[in-house]
Amino acid sequence: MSPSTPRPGSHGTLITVAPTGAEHAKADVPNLPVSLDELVSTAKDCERVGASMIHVHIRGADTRPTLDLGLLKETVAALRAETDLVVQLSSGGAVTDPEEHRLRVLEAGPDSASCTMGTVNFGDDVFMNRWEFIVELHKRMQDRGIVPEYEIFDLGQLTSLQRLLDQHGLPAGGHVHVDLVMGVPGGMPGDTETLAAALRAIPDGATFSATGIGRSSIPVMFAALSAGGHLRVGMEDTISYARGERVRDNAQLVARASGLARIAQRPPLPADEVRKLLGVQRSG
Ligand code: KMH
Ligand code: ZN
Repeated sequence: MSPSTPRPGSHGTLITVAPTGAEHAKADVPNLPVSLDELVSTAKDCERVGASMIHVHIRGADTRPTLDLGLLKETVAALRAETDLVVQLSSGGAVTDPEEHRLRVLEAGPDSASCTMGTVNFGDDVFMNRWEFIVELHKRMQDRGIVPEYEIFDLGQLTSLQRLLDQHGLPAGGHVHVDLVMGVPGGMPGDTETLAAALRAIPDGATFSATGIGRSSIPVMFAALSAGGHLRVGMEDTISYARGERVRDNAQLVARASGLARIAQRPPLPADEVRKLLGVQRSG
């Protein structure tokens, strides 16, 4: 795509909230939403201030990450009943989750699911995504009509995405959407130069969101907005709002992203427009 061609949907901004993640412990971050009630309440608050999609990791009664299928189904149903958000389940889970559990997430029937395009060092851990696993995830999502969000932690993963599409075809919904997850220790840095490099490797016609982990959150947000991209924010990715100031709640992060999107003359997109953009079938 030439730099002057507007990306689809770039008159507005898709804001995804990633409220929980699998990495922070509730004991360390007491305001992290971990129960279903906390998650739904956060989702409603975030929707009110401009989010149109939610990227969901769930926790068990012990507050630790789980991929329990019953709880995933209950979570999808509750979010659909209480919000109009596009519901995206994480198939990444925690670094310790086995592949068969990560594939089983799709059986909860979300609108969308993440699909990470390669293995990456992840802090002191390794986030494992073998090629065969990626292909299986992509095919099962095609079969089930679940729209993937291709999570990109490093630039070479965009080459793998092109290979996946060339060998196995377009995803469910027919549209390619990627999320650049920048600033993970072990992955690509979260800065403008790297975002510009990533854009050169994004498949033609694709849309992208970006999120910067920790202190790269704000530079990545500005860089993505200036490049016609969309935004992901949330406590999965950052628990600090400003230097020395902890995040109050997810809605605080979404409200800031919405404000910046409005200043950029690309206001938050409503969920029905996001469904059309991404090819999500379920009507709001
Ligand atoms: N929790 C990380 C190991 C995803 O949700 O798909 C993986 C992750 C990516 O958060
Ligand atoms: Zn995630």
